[in-house]
Amino acid sequence: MTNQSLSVHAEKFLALEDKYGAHNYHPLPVVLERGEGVYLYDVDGKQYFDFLSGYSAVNQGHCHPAIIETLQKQASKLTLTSRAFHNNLLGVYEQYITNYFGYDKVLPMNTGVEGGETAIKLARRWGYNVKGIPENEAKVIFAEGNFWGRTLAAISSSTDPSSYKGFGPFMPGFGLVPYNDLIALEAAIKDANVAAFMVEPIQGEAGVVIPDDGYLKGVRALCDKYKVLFIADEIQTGLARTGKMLACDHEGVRPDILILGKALSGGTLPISAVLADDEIMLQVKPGEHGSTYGGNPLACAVAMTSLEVLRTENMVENAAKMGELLRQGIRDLNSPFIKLVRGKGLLNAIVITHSNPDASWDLCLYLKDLGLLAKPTHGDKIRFAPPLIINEKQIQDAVAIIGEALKKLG
Ligand code: IF1
Repeated sequence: MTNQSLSVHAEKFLALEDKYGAHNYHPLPVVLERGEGVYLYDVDGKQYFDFLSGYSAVNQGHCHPAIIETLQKQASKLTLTSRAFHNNLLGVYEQYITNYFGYDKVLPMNTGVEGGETAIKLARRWGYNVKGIPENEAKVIFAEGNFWGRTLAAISSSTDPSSYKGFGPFMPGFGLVPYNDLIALEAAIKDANVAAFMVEPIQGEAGVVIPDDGYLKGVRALCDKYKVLFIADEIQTGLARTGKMLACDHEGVRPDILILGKALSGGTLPISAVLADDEIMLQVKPGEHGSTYGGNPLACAVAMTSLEVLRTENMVENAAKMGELLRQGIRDLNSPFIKLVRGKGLLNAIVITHSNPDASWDLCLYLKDLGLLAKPTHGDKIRFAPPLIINEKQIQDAVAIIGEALKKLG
């Protein structure tokens, strides 16, 4: 495929990826080389608003000065010891993050999907040791439309054929219920062998699907009633993205196991964390779980600064305010091609309606040409999730770009 809009210089990078890289992605034709705050710059120096934020890993903005300073300082001192030895940052970080979120303990991992795997292992172990589920009988329930990564376990719970098809056989002991359906959840978790229900407070990959008010409270109540662990996957929704520190905070519920990732490093390193209280976390004994890079001193230092700047720069409040402005601004465009604008804070999506089935891809190409980067998902949806440091003027400029791009669709 040739890309008319790309410079000869940029085309070279696409050709290299095409020839030497696996073809497991279909990116927008843009080659980026620099980022600063809400902006990205391509290899020809063109500036763009980043409305994807590395799938919400870059909540704090690209190359946040405080995060980069911590990264550079710690990188030149000590990066990795393995967990065979202690290091002088692990305990300090563990204290910091458990106080920050109000849990007894944390288990540090790297990618988000490892956080999910860890949460499920903890839940199974708790199921056997505490709930008394017979060995090898534990079940974990998920919501249809879930996305928590690409490992064999993660795709085993997926309802999206592009995730699981042709990769079987799959992990046993997983069950599914419709999202946002408490009656179905109750029917599923009545089963005494269910250890946990794992759910995203807002479904990201599914297209920013927000459950009814009261759903998360209902999940909490049902999990309490049937002694089932509530695992919240806040890898995408957490860390100020939705206008609260955690999306669960919108309903004031506390999950039994909280999974964080992505923005825990502000887009610099893969850092994930699983938080839980002692009754759950202490079921895992030395040698039973871990990771070479999990809890490395570089990650510990970077994660603390990444969490710190969310607070000191009021990113929760800004995400809430700017999200309102963004959604209102898009609604005020009154475009016949926007069926729906939805979201919380700065996790938003529009649903496109158009006679051309490629309209949302085309719209993203127009947006790119006009200086805004976003990516379509599931054909008709486009996610709008800029870094949380975006200001009012930048929201207005971005809305103007979106308006112009929509006109080109016509
Ligand atoms: C890709 C989407 C976002 C996640 C939740 C766990 C993970 C993710 C709620 C796993 C990862 C990603 C990965 C990325 C695309 C992406 C995504 F488009 F699929 F929906 F963010 F919106 N839980 N989400 O969203 O975290 O192991 O990747 O660190 O290219 O697969 P990971």
